[in-house]
Amino acid sequence: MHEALFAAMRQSIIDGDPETVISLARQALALGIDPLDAINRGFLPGVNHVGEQYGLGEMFLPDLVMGGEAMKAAVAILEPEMRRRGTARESLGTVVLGTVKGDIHEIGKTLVLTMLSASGFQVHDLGVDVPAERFVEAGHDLAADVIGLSALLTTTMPGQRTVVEALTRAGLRPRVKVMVGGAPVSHAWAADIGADGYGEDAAAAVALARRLVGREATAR
Ligand code: B12
Repeated sequence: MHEALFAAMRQSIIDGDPETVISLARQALALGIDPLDAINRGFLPGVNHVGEQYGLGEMFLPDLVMGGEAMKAAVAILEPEMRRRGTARESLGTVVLGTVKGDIHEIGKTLVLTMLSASGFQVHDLGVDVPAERFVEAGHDLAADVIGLSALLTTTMPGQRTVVEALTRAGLRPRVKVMVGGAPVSHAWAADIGADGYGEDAAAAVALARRLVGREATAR
């Protein structure tokens, strides 16, 4: 079902066409499609295609920028419905989230933020290009339960290790848990840098955060 719509979504990102993206996102909502499905089955394959083609030298930086902007437009339309569908009422805990220093990729982090908020976490967004000291400060001042670190570049992944080390030096570990994510990140990397877990997407980030605060979802 809805395969033609998902295919059009994919193409609208490849074309870097925010107007079509917005109209397709609104159509999905009008049809009652789960906004996360629209992202994962519609728009995200387009972003991945642009990323792959860029990696192969078949697309260029402007394509990457336009694809990124188009994806942001999709998330902006779908986000309110994602939040609305969140059912949790009581707070599950406090999460501080940011993209590490040197890295300005924000789309995945924003999705993780939206899903965590919708699931009942209080989430504080530190934004992108965040130095380790800011994570330490916020972790301390906000009494964070979990700090989430996003990195999309192989060159900025070591920034996640820097944050884990800075939190340890500040005496916040192991009380404050650390979860990591981003396209180049893996379970093995998380273990290597001493993080408490890795989440491959926004849904996995929620499951992981719940586990880290000892509030696993129970079967309904
Ligand atoms: C869009 C994009 C951009 C946009 C970003 C726009 C924005 N406002 O965010 C712009 C144009 C700015 C950009 C710039 C660059 N980019 Co870029 N970009 C991408 C692209 C195509 C998509 C990223 C994206 O948004 N994906 C969609 C989201 C939803 O997925 P995601 O980020 O992976 O997030 C999900 C999971 O990873 C996870 N997750 C993410 N964060 C977290 C955090 C936690 C705690 C958890 C648990 C989970 C989690 O959940 C998310 C939701 O499912 C990727 C290719 C790709 N497929 O990843 C290249 C890519 C990441 N970029 C790349 C490069 C090289 C660059 C530049 C260096 C290009 C240049 N020469 O300037 C610059 C770097 C700028 C900088 N200093 O950061 C390379 C990286 C290569 C590498 N191995 O390091 C990639 C892989 C493209 C490629 N194939 O070469 N980019």
